[in-house]
Amino acid sequence: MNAPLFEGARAVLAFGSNLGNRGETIVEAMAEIAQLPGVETIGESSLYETVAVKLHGIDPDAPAYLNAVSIVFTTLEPHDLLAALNEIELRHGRVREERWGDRTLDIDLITYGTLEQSDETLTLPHPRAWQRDFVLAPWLELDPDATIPARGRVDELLASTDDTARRTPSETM
Ligand code: PH2
Ligand code: MG
Ligand code: MG
Repeated sequence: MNAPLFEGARAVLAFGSNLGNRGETIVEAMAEIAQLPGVETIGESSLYETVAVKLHGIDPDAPAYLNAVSIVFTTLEPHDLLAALNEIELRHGRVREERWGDRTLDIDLITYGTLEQSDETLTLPHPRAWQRDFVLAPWLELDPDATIPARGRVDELLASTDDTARRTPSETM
């Protein structure tokens, strides 16, 4: 018998920007993702203003972030989806210098169905998403029953994080 055909998966994507025209960059990137072959956008959160988290902790002196989350349905394999996201980051002027450094655009693959896997380029679920309010708050807006494989409910995880994410009024985008 043939192996069952792969029918696709629901994936959660997180966006972050703290340089340049942050809101415009994220909105454009979301539109570009919706146009990708093999990707269908299910939902896009509002933008959230958040304090930058650096390796040593939160840094109110660094440029603040806008963060957002989208949920897509995709027939792309995880690494192909990631490659497409990295290409969009590059098109928006992403340069990688320091870890957790300021950036025009970061797009992270947070979950891919219920897949748990790790290799050099991709760990799923994203290893730090469960403790980041700037991912959990916009995700919860889209899906009140969201869960992270092996971590639990997003609403419960959000309740135990620092509370720094503020939904951005649309007029300040
Ligand atoms: N992303 C990081 C590091 N720190 N801080 C905020 N507020 N938002 C982010 O998206 C973010 C961060 C690494 O990807
Ligand atoms: Mg990131
Ligand atoms: Mg990233």
